[in-house]
Amino acid sequence: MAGLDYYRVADLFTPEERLIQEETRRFLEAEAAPHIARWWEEGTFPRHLIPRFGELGLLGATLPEAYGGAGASSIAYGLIMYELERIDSGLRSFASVQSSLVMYPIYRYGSEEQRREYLPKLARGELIGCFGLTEPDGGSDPGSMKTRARKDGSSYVITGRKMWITNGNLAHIAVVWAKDDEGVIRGFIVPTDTPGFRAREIPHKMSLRASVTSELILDEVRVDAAQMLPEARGLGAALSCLTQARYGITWGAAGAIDAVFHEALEFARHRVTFGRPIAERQLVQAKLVEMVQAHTQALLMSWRLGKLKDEDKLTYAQVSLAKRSNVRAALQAARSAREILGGSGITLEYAAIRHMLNLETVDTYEGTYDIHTLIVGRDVTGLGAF
Ligand code: TGC
Ligand code: FAD
Repeated sequence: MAGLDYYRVADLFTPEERLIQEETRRFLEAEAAPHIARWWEEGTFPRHLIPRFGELGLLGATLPEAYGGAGASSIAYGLIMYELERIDSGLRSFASVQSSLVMYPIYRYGSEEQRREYLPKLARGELIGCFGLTEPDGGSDPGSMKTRARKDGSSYVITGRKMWITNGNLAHIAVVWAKDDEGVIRGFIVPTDTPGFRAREIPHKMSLRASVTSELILDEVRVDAAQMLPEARGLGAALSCLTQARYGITWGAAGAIDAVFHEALEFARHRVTFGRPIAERQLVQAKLVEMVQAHTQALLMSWRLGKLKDEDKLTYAQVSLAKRSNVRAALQAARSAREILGGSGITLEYAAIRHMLNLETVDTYEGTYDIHTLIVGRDVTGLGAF
């Protein structure tokens, strides 16, 4: 592992996993790192990179080759997320949504026709997807969703609103969750050019600026019943997709710590105050050591989750613990790095403040810090406190 790796966790990776990480890093260092601050400032997502993501196998890497994936391990998938978020959480969000929230539900809950129709194109980046679960009235409690899918002959007619949807204005298809006539939550693959479907980009974001976030408005959107994911019945299906994405986020957070640590270390070595580099000061060293500790803990947690995942022993509460812990640690690390940089740290010349602001979103989406506390709390006590 070419970055921060205090406990040599990379020794636990297979040669294939290391290769995937190296190739991803090489590509991102050449084609994303030099431009990311500008994209973030302009509030644009680098669409031109999407086909390159596809060529490099960064989308749906764990899926079987028959569907356009690479049959890669969960660790390899995690390392892709690590490298993307080492550059910017917005790049990781794009790939998380495409892989875990669009390709995974189609693979896991879709028909064979749906898999063959959509997955290879999604893997190549020819089709872009989004995932509409959250609604304007409160994302933490998706079971209370108001979006409805009314059966009408051989079609479903979907009406409702979805809020804060990553890739919303980029997407060709949206995986939309809605309650059917019996009140059961079902998933639908909705082509975004279907009449009645609108995406409205959310402006003025101060976080995740190099990512497209949208409101989806579905006004009597008619889709063929064949667009429903046949095996997805109930909230648990939608939540199982979140488990995949949250797992990747645990790795991404470690990547963000790696980035802000190196930047702060480099700055501290060269910044001289009172006649000595600030890296020689105990207070500054304490901050750097906290970052190394946070990164080491995050990486070990994510690695263990990856192994459990591939052994089919992973519980969603275990993922919640790491999502909660790693993302909050990354947010703290980015704040400390910003502090070490002094005044320079408030500009986009340095990555710390960009990561810090991005991580405010990451701490909130895919289940807030407090919601994950309550998920683990329920798991260990057997008592729900939501
Ligand atoms: P609850 O009774 O807890 O669960 C209903 C059924 O689902 C099962 N389940 C899960 N299964 C798999 N993975 C999970 N994470 C699961 N969580 C729950 C559960 O066992 C149950 O199964 P069954 O068979 O007994 O029916 O339902 P609840 O209504 O009490 O839900 C509570 C809560 C808080 C856990 C849940 O609603 C929740 O996770 N809320 C947070 C919502 C959230 O994370 N939204 C994210 C939206 S997507 C997003 O943010 C994308 S950001 C872009 C990016 O990823 O980069
Ligand atoms: P709320 O649920 O209204 O929560 C508000 C506050 O109340 C939080 O602090 C929360 O922790 C707290 N709270 C809520 N319930 C309890 C409780 N029982 N006890 C204690 N405290 C509680 N969603 C998607 O479906 N698809 C996407 O692609 C997607 N992308 C996103 C991208 C961005 C940039 C952002 C910001 C969000 C995205 N989301 C997406 C939505 C995200 O998942 C939600 O924002 C998140 O789940 C929280 O929902 P909410 O914002 O409605 O907050």
